[in-house]
Amino acid sequence: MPAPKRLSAPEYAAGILAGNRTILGRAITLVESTLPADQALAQEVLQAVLPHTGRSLRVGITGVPGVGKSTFIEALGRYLVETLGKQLAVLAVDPSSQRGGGSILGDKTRMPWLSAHSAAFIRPSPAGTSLGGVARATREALLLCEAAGHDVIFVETVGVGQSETTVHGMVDFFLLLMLAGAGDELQGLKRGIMEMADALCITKADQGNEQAARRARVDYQSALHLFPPSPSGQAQPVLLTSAVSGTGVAEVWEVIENYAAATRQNGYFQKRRQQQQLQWLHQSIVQELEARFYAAAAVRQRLPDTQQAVAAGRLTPFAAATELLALSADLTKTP
Ligand SMILES: Nc1nc2c(ncn2[C@@H]2O[C@H](COP(=O)(O)OP(=O)(O)OP(=O)(O)O)[C@@H](O)[C@H]2O)c(=O)[nH]1
Ligand SMILES: [Mg+2]
Repeated sequence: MPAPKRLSAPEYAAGILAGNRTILGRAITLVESTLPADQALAQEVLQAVLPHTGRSLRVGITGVPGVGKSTFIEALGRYLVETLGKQLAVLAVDPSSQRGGGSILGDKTRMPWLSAHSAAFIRPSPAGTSLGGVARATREALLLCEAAGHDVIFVETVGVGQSETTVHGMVDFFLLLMLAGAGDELQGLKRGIMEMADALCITKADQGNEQAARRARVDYQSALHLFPPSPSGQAQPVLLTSAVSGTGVAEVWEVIENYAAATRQNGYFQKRRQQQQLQWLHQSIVQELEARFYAAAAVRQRLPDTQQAVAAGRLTPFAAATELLALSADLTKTP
């Protein structure tokens, strides 16, 4: 098959705004690309669609492997599309994923209904080893999906490492899925993640597991009382769900919608998005400076020797950094 013709920025924008899924998919590929020409075009496309972004409800979903994220997204997503008539996009942040490898969402078999439905757009995590790069691409993909008319966006991430914090920084509502009776250590739970969550959801409350789930709810409810109140001014509810029987799935959505309404009312919704924008600005600056620094010819030439000197203890890391930075004084140029 010949490669599709390269579109211009206005052609991309028009296709996205018309809800053309093929063009949306290609535009996301563009924002994921590391080629300078693609990146320049991607920025033009984003700028063109920017006035049409921001209207969705952005929901982050995290939890340890096997907690039931994909199955839950299938159940809640189906409810949103089928019962509420929503247009849903599902994105993922998984910095360890390689294209074609075992990325989350890679197996769409856990979301057969959504995968087959035209009102749902599912996109696996961009490949990449740097969380910063994956985060940027996902944030931009999210904007493109909004411009294409998706009114709910899920961003899924595995609850290990730093990726939850990253996803928390791009959504309006952050949902933490938990297993009953697995023990916090087993779930790799860090206090900070529970504190970040706008709601906790105990999964698999079915098939004889209901009582354990209810007990876990009581435990987590009392654990949450130990945290300072959330800056949103909203309580952090603990919910019980079964993606298999459908129990509690509609209630989760009710909680999310009530949260959105209440925080729009008290101004926190808008404030959180503004803070996220500023955070994104500063992260972009830091990432870009870093990329330019390491790409500078003088730095690349000198770096091996400097590293040796630091490793051998002949030079302090700070002195070495200052020296290298002096070599790369002009960071205003794109590498
Ligand atoms: N009984 C029961 N089993 C469930 C439920 N939801 C998911 N499961 C099962 O739990 C296992 C893991 O579910 P997934 O949805 O793949 O979990 P995940 O969190 O997406 O896992 P990763 O993608 O590996 O991070 C599967 O065998 C599911 O069938 C549920 O509500 N009830
Ligand atoms: Mg999954």
